[in-house]
Amino acid sequence: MQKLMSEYNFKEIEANWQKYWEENSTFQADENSGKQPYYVLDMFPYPSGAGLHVGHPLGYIASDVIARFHRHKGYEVLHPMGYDAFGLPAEQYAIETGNHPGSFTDQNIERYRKQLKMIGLSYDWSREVKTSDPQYYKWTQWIFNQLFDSWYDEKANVAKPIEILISEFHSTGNLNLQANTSYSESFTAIQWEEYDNNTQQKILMHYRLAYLGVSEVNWCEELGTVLANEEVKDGLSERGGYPVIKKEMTQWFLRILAYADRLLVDLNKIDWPEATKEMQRNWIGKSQGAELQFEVENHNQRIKVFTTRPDTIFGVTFMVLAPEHELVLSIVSDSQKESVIEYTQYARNRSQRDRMADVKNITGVFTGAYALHPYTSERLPIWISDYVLADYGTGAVMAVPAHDTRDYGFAKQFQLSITYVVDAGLPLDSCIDSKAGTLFNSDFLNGLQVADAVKVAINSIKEKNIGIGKVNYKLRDANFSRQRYWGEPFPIVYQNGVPTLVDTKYLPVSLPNVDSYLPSGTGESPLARAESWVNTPNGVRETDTMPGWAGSSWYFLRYMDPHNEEVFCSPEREAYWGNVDFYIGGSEHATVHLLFARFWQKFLFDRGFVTKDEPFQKLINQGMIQGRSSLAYRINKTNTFVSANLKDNYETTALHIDISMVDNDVLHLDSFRNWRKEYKDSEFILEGDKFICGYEVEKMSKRWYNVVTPDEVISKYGCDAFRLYEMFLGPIESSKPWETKGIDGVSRFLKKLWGLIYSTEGKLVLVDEPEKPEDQKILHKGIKKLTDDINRFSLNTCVSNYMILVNELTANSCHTKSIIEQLAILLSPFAPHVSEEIWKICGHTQGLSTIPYPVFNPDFLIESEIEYPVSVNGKTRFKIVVAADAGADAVKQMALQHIEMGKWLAGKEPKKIIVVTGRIVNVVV
Ligand code: ANZ
Repeated sequence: MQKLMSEYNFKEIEANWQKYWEENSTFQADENSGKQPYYVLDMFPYPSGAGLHVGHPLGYIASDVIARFHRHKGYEVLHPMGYDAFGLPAEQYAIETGNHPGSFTDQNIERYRKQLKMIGLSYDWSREVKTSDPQYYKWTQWIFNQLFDSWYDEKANVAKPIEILISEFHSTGNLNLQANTSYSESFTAIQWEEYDNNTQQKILMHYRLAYLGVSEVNWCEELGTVLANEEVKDGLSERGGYPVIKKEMTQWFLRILAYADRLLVDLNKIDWPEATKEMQRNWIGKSQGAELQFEVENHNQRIKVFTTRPDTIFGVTFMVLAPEHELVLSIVSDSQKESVIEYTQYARNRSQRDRMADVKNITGVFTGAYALHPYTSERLPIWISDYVLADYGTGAVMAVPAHDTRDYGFAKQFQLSITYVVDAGLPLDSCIDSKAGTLFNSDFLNGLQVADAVKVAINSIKEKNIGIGKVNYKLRDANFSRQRYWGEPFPIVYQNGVPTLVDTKYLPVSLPNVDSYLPSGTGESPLARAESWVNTPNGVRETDTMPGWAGSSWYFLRYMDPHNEEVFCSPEREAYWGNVDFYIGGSEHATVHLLFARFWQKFLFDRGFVTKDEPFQKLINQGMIQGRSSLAYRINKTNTFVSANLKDNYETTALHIDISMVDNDVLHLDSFRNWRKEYKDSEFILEGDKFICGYEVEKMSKRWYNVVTPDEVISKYGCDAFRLYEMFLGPIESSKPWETKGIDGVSRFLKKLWGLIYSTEGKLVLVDEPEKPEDQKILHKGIKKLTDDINRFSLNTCVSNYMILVNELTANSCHTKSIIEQLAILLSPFAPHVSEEIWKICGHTQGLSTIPYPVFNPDFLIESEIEYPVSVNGKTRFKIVVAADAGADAVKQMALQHIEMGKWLAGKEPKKIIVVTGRIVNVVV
C-alpha cells in the first residue's frame, strides 16, 4: 500500500491510514461478532455555518480514545456520528435569503464531515444520521404517535396504550383510575357511553402523553411571530427590538411530569457528574408540603395555597396572589380595582426569569379583600405581587414574613405585620428562614420541632378538611409546539376540529415546500402557507412543527439500526447494544437534552420498545476550550498604537485584532496595516524593535478574531500531534485556553518516537531480539499507568506517560521490535496514524485497531537489585548495590567493607549500624 518512510512524514502517513480505514470499513460495528458490545457516543453537533474550531473536537477526541481503547480490549464498539440538523440559524438564513434551509444545512454538514474525518476519528460512518432527513424524522413522528396513543397509570407507575384507558372508561368510568391527568371531573361507565365522540376525545386529550393545551407564548406583533425565550431581551425582540407580549395559544405538550419522580430517583442508577445530576434535580424541583384553603371574607370563594411549611400556619399575617390568579378580579374591592388592573398589566409582560430574579424591586398592590385564618379567624389582607408565580403550586401563598425571605421583604416594604413562630435561637429582628427550631405562638404546635410540627399540621388540616399533604414540581409539562418551518411536521390532521393521528403507514409526513419562510403573520407557522398541503381530504393538517430537542431525544437508538425501514430500531439490535455505555458532551445540555432523552427512553421502555430505562449509563462533560485573543492598544483619539508594556503611560482603548497577524504576542505590523483600510496609516510605539500585543482568554468566536481551526493546526503539525495536544491541555472536564505554540512539545515527542525506529540518517534500527529486562520494566510501568489513567479517564496524564515511556526507551537505546510493537498498540487510541505505521513497519499486514491491548505483568517490575544509600552520622556518604533478596546482615557487611567506609571509620569500630531493609543503612561512628 505504501513504501516505508524513513522520515516522519505525517502528511503521507495520516492520509494513507485514513484511506485504509475507509477502504476497509475498519470501524464498522458488527452486531454478529460475538463480542461484548460497548457503545461510545458524542453529543451530535448542530452543523453551524462557521464549521468546527479547535474547541469542538475536545470531546470527540476523548471519546475516540475510549472507543479505540475498548476495541483493543476486545469489545465490539459502536461509535457513530450524525447531525442535529433542525435549528434556528438555518431558519433565519432561509428567511433572509429565501433559500431552503435544507440545502444550507447540507452544505454545513459537508464541511463538518470533512473536518471530522480530518481528525482521524474512528466513527462508523455507515451509520450517520441527520434529524432533518424524512427517513429519520419518520420515526420521530412515529414516537409522537406512540405518545399520543398512551396515558400514564400512576398506580402501576408505567405508561400504557390508550386502548386500555378507553376500555377502562367503558367498564368503570374514571372512578377507580389513578392516572396522570389534568381532568378533575369524575364519570361512570354509563356516562362515558353517553358522551358524544367530541366529548370523549376532549376527555381523552387530558390523559394522552402528547396532548393539546393552552399556554402563553411570546408574541411579537411587528414580526408577526412567536419568539423563543432566548429571542426576547427585556420585553423586546432581540431582532428589531419590537415589543413582545404574552399571548395564549393552543400548543402541543408532552406529559413529562408523569415521569418526574422516576427521572429524579433513577439519577441514582447512573454514573454521571454529580453537578449534572444536581442540575436535573433542581430542574425537576420536587417539594413536599401541603395544599390548604383559606376562606375569603364576604365572598363565597376560597384561596388555595401550596406551602412547604404548614408548621408556620400561625405565623401567617397576609396572603399574596399571583397577579394572573383567577380570583383577583372577583374579590378586588371597588376602590382598589383600578390600581389592581394596572399592576396586573405591568406584571403580565415580565418574564418569569425577571420575576424570580428581581429581589430588589418589591412591588405589589392590595386587593381590598381579606382572607380568614382557618384556626384563629384573624383577618388577613390579600395582596397581589409578581413574586408569586402563576404557574407554580396554586399561584397563591400564605405569607409568613417572619420565616420566609420574600414575604419578609414584602411585609417590610408595605408595613404589614410580622409574627414569629419558630425559635431557632436567633434574635427576632430579621427573617429567620431556618428549617430547624421549636414552635411557639402556635397553639397545638407549641414545643414541637419543625419536622414534627409539619406532620402534625398536615394531620390537623386533613382532619379539619381544609387541605391535604401535597408534592409539587418546578418541572412543567414540555411545550412541544413551535411556529416555525424548519422542524418535524406533526403527524396530525384535524377532523372537524378533533386532532387525529396520521397512520404510521403514511409516515413520514414530509415538510412541504413554501414560497416564503417568513412566519404567516397570524401566529401560525410558515407551514400554513402551503395551502394544498394543509388541506387534505381527511381534514386540515397541524401546521406547528416540533421543537429542536425532538430529534435529539432518541438519535442514539437510531444509530443501532439506522437503515431499518420497518421499525425505528429492531428489538434484536436494541437488545444487543442496550444503552450508551459512555456519553460525552457539553454541560450546557445538562437539563433540556439529557432530561428529555431520559424521558423518551423511559416511555419507550414502558411501552416495551426498548429494554433499558436509562439511555446513558456513564456521562462525562468536557470543558470548553477558550480562545486567546490578541489586543492592540490604541492611544485615544489618535491612530497610534502602543506596545503592551508601555500602555500605562497613555490613555488607551484595547482593540481585538486577528490572531493570525500575531506571533508569540509580537504583531506583524504590515499585516496589521493591510488588515483594514482604517489602519493603513497607523503609527506604532515599539518596545525595542517590537510591538507587543496584550491578550485575553475568552470564548473562541469570530467576533474576537481568535478562532483557531483544526484544519490549520492539522496541516501544520499533523493530526496525531493535534489529537495528543488536545488531550494534553488538561483534565478533560476543565476549561482551558488554546495556545497553538504549545503543540511543539507533542510534535517533538512524535519525532522522538520515530527515532526508536529510524536513525537520524534514515536507517531502520529496529532489531528482532529478545526483550531486555530493563526495557520490559519501562514498558510495563507504562502499561500499568496508562491502563489506570484511561480507566480513570485521566487522558492528559496519559500523554505525559507516553512521553516518559519514549524518553526512557530512548535513553536505553531500545530498538527491540516486540517492545516497539507493544508501544504502538499503547499509543494507538491517542495517535492512531503513527501507531498503525509503526505496526506496519514491524511487519504486520493488517491494521492494529483490534489487536489486544498489552497486559501488565507485575513480575517485570520486581527489582533484582536494590540501591542502598549509606549514611554516616546522619549524612549520606555513598551508595551500595545489593541483591534484592539479601538479608540485613549481608547488607551490613557490604556497607562496612565498602572502600568509602574505610575513610569514615579510620580503623575504629562503628558505634551503631542500623539497616532499614530495602531502604537505607545508617552508621554512627
Ligand atoms: C409559607 C411559608 C413559610 C413558605 C415559610 C416558606 C417558608 P419551594 O420549595 O420552591 O416549593 N410559594 C408557593 N407557591 C408559590 C408561587 N406560586 N410563587 C412563589 N412562591 C410560592 O417553595 C414553596 C414555598 O414557596 C411555599 O411555602 C410558599 O411559601 C412559596 F417559613 O408557604 B411557603
